[in-house]
Amino acid sequence: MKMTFRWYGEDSDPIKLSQIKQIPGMSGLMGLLDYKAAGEVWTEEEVKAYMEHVHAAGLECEVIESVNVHEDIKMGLPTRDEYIANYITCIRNLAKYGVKVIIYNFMPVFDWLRTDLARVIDEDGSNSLYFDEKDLGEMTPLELVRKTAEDSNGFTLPGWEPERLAELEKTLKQYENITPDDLRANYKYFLDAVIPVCEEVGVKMACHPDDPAWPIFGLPRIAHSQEDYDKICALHDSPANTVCLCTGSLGSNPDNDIPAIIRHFGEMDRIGAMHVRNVKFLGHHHFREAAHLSSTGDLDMFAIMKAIYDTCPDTYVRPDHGRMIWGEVGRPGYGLYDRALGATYLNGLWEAIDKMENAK
Ligand code: CS2
Ligand code: MN
Repeated sequence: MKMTFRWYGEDSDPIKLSQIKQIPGMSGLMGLLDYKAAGEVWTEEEVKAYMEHVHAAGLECEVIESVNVHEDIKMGLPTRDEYIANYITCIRNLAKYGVKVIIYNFMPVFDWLRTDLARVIDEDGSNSLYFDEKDLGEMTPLELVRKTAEDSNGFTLPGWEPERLAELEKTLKQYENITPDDLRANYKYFLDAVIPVCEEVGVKMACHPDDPAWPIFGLPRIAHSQEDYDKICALHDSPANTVCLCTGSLGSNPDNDIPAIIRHFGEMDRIGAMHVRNVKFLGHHHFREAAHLSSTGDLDMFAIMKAIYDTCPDTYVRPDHGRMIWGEVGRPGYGLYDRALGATYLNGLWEAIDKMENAK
């Protein structure tokens, strides 16, 4: 397991690389060029400069999160070929500088969705991301986008980049006639083009789940259960076509047995990366994010780490979102303190599992 940390770059992350380097056991980043819009080429010069900067801080960057997939590819428009060609150039340029895994998602329009970005947790006064479908019922997609932008402490949130949402209404309309099967067919077209390149250059594509793990605003969503991922793996059967198994995203639906899903895809060698975090269920389609510790949420983090240990021990792991604690102001979900605590806790579980296994 390689413990990693998501970082948004010198210009848009208040967290310093020197701080990340001081988190015990941190090998490197899940990094990105955050100024790139979906569909743009990441040039070799840009990737080289980025990697040199990260390496100078004593950190690795073998995982990129994310190279976003242009909406035209998801919708299967004629312009998709040009964007796929750009995507392939990104893959080749990243591979040259040591990237092994590219995380992305195939969610129409929105990436993750929440109805509150800073819900106060009564027990201790910290706050975290929160979702209640009842609140969503009263909001139009546009209102939710506005609210999310207003609540984000001035940061552009991943998946909520203004350029991506500029033509929101038009894009939503275009999806009205796209069924989940159509979306899967467009997805296959994309994978058939990029996966052979990944095989050639030694990169894995890792698909992040829908978050939350059910359809929203009537949009087709095809990555929120084990069955969905079985279909995705079958779209292009290759060890380079993998899952970014996000425990909190899939785990927002209590029907998803997370340790069992990790074992299933781990045994198939189809886990490219792990996002590990906890959720607290509050009702039907109603949850908030919790601290990583098992006892503070509803996921069994020991069982999760044990499933990783048993079936994909060499994968990349990052503490996904954390709460905002100790008065930290930052990008919702992406503070330094709670994610550092999460990494330390997950490393502790790993050490205990490893020592127990080796003592057998
Ligand atoms: C992330 C996702 O912050 C988050 O919720 O886990 O935004 C993730 O980076 C993307 O879906 C991957 O493309
Ligand atoms: Mn995630």
